Amino acid sequence: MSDAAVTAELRHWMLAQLGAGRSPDAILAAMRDVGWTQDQATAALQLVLTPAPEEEPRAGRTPGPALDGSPSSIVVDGHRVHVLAVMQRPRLVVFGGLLNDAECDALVELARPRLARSETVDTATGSTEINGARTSDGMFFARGETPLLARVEQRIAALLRWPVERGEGLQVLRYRPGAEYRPHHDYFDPDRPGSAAVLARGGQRVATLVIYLSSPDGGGATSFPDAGIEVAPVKGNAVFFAYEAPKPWTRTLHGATPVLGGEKWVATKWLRQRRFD
Ligand code: PD2
Ligand code: ZN
Repeated sequence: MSDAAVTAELRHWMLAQLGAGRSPDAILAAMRDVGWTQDQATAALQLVLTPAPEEEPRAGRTPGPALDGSPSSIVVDGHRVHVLAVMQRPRLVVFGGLLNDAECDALVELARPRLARSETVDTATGSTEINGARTSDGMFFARGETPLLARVEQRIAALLRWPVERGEGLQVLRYRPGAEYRPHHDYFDPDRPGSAAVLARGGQRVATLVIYLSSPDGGGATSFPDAGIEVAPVKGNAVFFAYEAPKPWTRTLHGATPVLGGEKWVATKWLRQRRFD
């Protein structure tokens, strides 16, 4: 299929559907309903999801582990991290044993007394707000706040080949039974007026690492509706995903499914384009 076969109107409709959290399968089904064949619809959707030249990856490298030769583990600072799964679009890697049990427990106990109901950045204004789509409690550590945090940050920087200074401080979230985080993108929408203030400090977010600090008794997966994958929360494991541009075609829409039993704790590290001070 050529680019010309996808009208601007169709492209706009597909991106709006993806942006609203509709899955590619649902979009293909809607197209079949109005007469497209499965093959035609799939080809058209693939064209729209392929970055246009002006949206190609930013100048400079993007963060990510060294995966040449498909290693089953990577040793960083003397610590062996397992590579459990790798996906191309989104660029996603599931790690095993990034933190040991004692490190997870210590982060939880450091965070616990500082938890508050989670807020999100309102990109209309640039300020933070309580958000019903996110029912967890959370807090932020400053970078290098304790020797443990400095060690964990150093391990992440070595694993993802991205300088510590280009990372936000770790955020810790606690989800109790019923708590969830509805699907969202972690990048800041550059078209929203409030984003300018957020982007001035360190530039755009380019990748996310969610580290599981506990294994809940049920639920609490990190789900990627556009990619059709769910990552189970297992203590010490982590899911990494990168976005080459702040666009839905990166297929990095993701959320946390409701916790069904026990508590889910995570530490999230967001990586920025530039130094984040
Ligand atoms: O806790 C998670 O699984 C999760 C899911 C989606 C965390 C985040 N987003 C985040 O911290 O941005
Ligand atoms: Zn997120």
